[in-house]
Amino acid sequence: MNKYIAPPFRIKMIESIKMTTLEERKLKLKEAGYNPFSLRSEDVYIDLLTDSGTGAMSQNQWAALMVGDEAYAGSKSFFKLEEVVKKITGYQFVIPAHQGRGAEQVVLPLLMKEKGMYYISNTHFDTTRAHVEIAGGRAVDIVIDECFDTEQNHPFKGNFDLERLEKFIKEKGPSQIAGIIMTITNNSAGGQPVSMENMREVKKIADKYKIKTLIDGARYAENAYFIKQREKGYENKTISEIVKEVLSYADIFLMSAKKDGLVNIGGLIAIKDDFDFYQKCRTYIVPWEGFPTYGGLAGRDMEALAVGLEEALEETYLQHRIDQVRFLGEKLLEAGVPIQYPIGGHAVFVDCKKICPHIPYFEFPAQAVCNELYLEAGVRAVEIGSFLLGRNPDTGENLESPLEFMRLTIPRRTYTNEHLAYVAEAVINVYKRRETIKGFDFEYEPPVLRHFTARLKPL
Ligand code: PM9
Repeated sequence: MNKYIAPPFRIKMIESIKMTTLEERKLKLKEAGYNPFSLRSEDVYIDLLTDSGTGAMSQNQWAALMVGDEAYAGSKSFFKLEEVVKKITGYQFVIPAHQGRGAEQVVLPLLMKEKGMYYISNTHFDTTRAHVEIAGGRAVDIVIDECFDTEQNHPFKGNFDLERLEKFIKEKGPSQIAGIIMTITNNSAGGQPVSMENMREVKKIADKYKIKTLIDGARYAENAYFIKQREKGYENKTISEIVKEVLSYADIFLMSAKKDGLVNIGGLIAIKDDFDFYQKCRTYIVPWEGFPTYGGLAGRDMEALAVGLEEALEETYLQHRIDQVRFLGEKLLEAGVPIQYPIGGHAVFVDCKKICPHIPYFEFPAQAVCNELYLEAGVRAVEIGSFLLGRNPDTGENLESPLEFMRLTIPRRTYTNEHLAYVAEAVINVYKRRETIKGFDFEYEPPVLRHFTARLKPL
């Protein structure tokens, strides 16, 4: 068997990318307030900011766009999407949203009976945390300790710490818990999977205390692939069978379809069987996202999503996807660059706490490495660390993230391994001059989700 599978597709159309000079990049980064989110994509050579909506669609998806039905209400494209989602999830009710955070904005406040209630997740993604906090709730992460030791090998570093989960519920009282959110894969912890056994146990605990479980399924197909690869008893199951079992452990499925939906825009809310809750979501989707049969999407978007959801469950697609991320990760490991190990599903997470121990968390070591990588080679990565984590909503203090990551996020079906070899070389060059890298301070700090729009100044 080859070490890495070749792409299970041929490239039919290309988009040119352009290299800039170091002098140009220095200027662009300064103009962007030392925040790669504010760079223009045309000034980026290889864009590893996110795998969200940045992938390539298949010829079948492009063809599906043409049959989109743009009716305001009751579009046939909605019913096609609904049928596919019901088939994949086994759930009864489906509402589209324009993207993941649109789904979060509708669902998360509706499960909170009063302000101050808690959501518990293995790790909340930043928009999920923001929606909990905007609704007056508190977001608590209860992930296993192994996840914080980037060198420790564990097949499911995204897992909940079950003991601490139950202890927290007992301490606060079950009536104070709005819901338990299983984020699969666990993005902020390094694209790390959650095991079937762990989700089964979470569901048992939730049932014992009558708490709703939600799946944040942005990368649920990648998670299913890891279960097939790593969990005993699942090696001969299909990805679809694994997904069905995973979804049986939740009441609500929220999805940013810009990831494992293989589309450039889209999101989903699916509800297992709670009709009353579905009615509430149908009511509130209207002012936030749009009529319940389009939820902020055009008919053509729903058509592309219906096709993409099925393509993302194909095993060879997933094998190539995960292999490609591993290709980049292994190149870095060979050169001694510290990364979250095992390598995750959608990205390689470079451990910048280890690379820049001389930069304190409040000067954002991983952001500093991201900026250096852009200067080195025109590669855009993203910080997942203290810059992203923000401040304690009660005290206003800068929170210290246990991990300071530079995430090299691989868009789906977009770059070749040659691109990734180039990225690896650039990261290794930055690593070699790591002692010279300096931290940053705020020039402008927005009150929510600060990492998206903040401006920084070098120290
Ligand atoms: N994730 C990501 O790059 C896009 C925003 S940051 C550039 O990882 C999870 C697990 C996500 C996620 C987005 C969302 C929100 C929810 N859950 O971006 O609103 O990783 O579609 O989804 C990004 P939307």
